[in-house]
Amino acid sequence: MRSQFCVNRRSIVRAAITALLLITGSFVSSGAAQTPPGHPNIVLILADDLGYGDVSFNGCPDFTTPNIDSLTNTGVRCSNGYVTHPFCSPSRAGLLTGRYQQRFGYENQPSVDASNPRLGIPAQEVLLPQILKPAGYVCGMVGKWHLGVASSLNPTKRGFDEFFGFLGSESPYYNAALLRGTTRLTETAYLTDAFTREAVSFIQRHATQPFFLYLAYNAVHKPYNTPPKSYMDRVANITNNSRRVYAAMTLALDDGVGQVLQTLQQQNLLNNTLIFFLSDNGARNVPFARNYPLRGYKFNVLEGGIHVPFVVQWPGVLPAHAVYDQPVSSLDIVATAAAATGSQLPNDRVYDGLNLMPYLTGSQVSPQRTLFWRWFGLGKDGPPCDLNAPATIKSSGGSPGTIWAVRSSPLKLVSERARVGKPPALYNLQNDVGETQDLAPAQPADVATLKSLYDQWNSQTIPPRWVDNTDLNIQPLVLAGDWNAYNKNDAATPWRLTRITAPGVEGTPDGFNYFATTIRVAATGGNTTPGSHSFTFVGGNSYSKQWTGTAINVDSAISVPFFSGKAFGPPNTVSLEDGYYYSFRILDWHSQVGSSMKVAVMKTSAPPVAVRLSGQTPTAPTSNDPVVVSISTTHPKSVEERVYLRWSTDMFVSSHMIAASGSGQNYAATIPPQQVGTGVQYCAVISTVDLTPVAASGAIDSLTLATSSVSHFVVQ
Ligand SMILES: [Ca+2]
Repeated sequence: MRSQFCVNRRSIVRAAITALLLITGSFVSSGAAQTPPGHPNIVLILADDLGYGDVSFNGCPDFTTPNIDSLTNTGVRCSNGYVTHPFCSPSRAGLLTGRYQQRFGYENQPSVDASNPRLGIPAQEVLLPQILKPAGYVCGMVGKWHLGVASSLNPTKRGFDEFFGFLGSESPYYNAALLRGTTRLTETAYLTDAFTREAVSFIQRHATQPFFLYLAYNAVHKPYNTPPKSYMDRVANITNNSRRVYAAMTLALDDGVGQVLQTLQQQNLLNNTLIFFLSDNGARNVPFARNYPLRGYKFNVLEGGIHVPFVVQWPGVLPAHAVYDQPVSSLDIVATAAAATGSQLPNDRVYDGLNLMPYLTGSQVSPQRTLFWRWFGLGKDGPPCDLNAPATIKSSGGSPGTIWAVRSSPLKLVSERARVGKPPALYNLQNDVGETQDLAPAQPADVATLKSLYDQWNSQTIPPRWVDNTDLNIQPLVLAGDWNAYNKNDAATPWRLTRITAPGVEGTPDGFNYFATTIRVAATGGNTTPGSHSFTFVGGNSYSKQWTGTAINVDSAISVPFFSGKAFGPPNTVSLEDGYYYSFRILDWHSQVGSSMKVAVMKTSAPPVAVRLSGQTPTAPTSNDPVVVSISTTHPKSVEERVYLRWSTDMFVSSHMIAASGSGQNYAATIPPQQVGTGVQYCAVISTVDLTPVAASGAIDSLTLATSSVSHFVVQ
């Protein structure tokens, strides 16, 4: 394999020399007579969780990445290359749309729920292959998708003509369960090699037409399955086995890049191909991965989470052996690819990236750029978060808080995980890329300027449309009680609670998932009879997963403790009245097993309504305007149900609950005038409880019987 490197590398150096000769004249589509001029191929190679310091061009000390390095020899190394998010899925949403993913609520990993097509990039967003197709491009994706698992979210439904890979967040490297298009298969080769094989095949099969290849390796994401011996042997110098496995995984990735380059060379396409290489986020906080000299890791907005290896190559157009030090973003790839291919970006939306070509070629002076990051969290007043999360992620008693950053070259203002709730830090990255010296106390004016830029950007975004908080271990979650002979396996309606994954009309504005069911009580013909009942919540058909031992009061929320045993524990009790409907609502988050559950039971004299927003007046409010929001229900509500307008200026961390007035199916409520530049989020909420004095997200969510989707405006 080493000899292949050398051959490969020599050939690439030859290509670079050719490119250098060409760059002095006008651009000639050298040797690419098959493809029309002005239609370069686009190859976007994405690594997964590859640390900034784990490529040799960034100083990796104990193994080399000659093929990835070769891109820097033949192209432009972007020393300040960023992605838009410190972890996989939202980073990819920004990458493929060219828009900050917070504009469309994509801020968390989507739950695995194939029945919910809303857990992915919204249908109205346009992906890069959809932009390139009108110019005659054939578009192929190989590798890890991680942009939703519902059938309507498959890559072949989002612009790619071909797809080979997997849909979720990770895959074993051996015997991987993959899809070709929508057809399932089991891959027998080592997964990284298989993705390389498919990428090579795609290039070979489409060499005579313009193509876009999105090659999204899952390397070097976990699981850390030991790579084939041929890779392990090449890093035998590394004594720490975890590091050696990680290094061998990186070699497989690097070899893959080499084979892609070699194939382009063999097809005489190298000079007519614009190649991007980057990682989707920084390395994890593990001792065998390396972000040095950056501080911080994946899941944080310090440089180590978002500042990645980033190279752009286009021999003959871009200079070779060049280093571009101004900030660039993964958002720029859509804009650059569109410009390079003569494709039109839709003009009905904001694009956040730049066409990098004039700057990378040096034909224009680099602009002053401001880049933004945010991973939103409701904070201590939000619903409980993953109880197994590291202390650095969770906050006591509630949800994680928001982390964010803004970089306006060379200054960066950052509220990273360790600073949630504290003043942000200011760093000068030009001389302190390791973010070691906080300049905020000494430079308050810079802090204020950057914070103002961030606030302005923040107002244009919407709250996350979901949070990744489903505890799959507790499914099915059932009500085993005197009403069904305490059958812990009874998954029939209404005893099985339905999992509701946001964002749906039944979800919450802040994206929390629910388990829900409604029981009809009647002396005859109901699901159960009036009177006192005893029951337990049972998860996973197992006595080891129960929540029980509590007297449940109707129309309030209560924590029900966890119980693990070999038989039913002491039951919950609830008193039910004749002729009513009782809706059980349970906030759903990671790791409920072992901890208590927040349960609310709400009573209505008719089946609960669903609710939606039906209008906003005026549509473009100024600072003088109260905003009237119209709300409609699916059917006339019961006397017990209350209709609220829930509005917020902080993404529902705190909310104003206004009782809506109206009757039948039509209601309205008014948001008072707000200052210019204020972003306002709102939705309609149904509860049987007086929520007008309640502001905290966690409390409102627990007592939400139904909600609309969220709407948003910025005061002009
Ligand atoms: Ca990743």
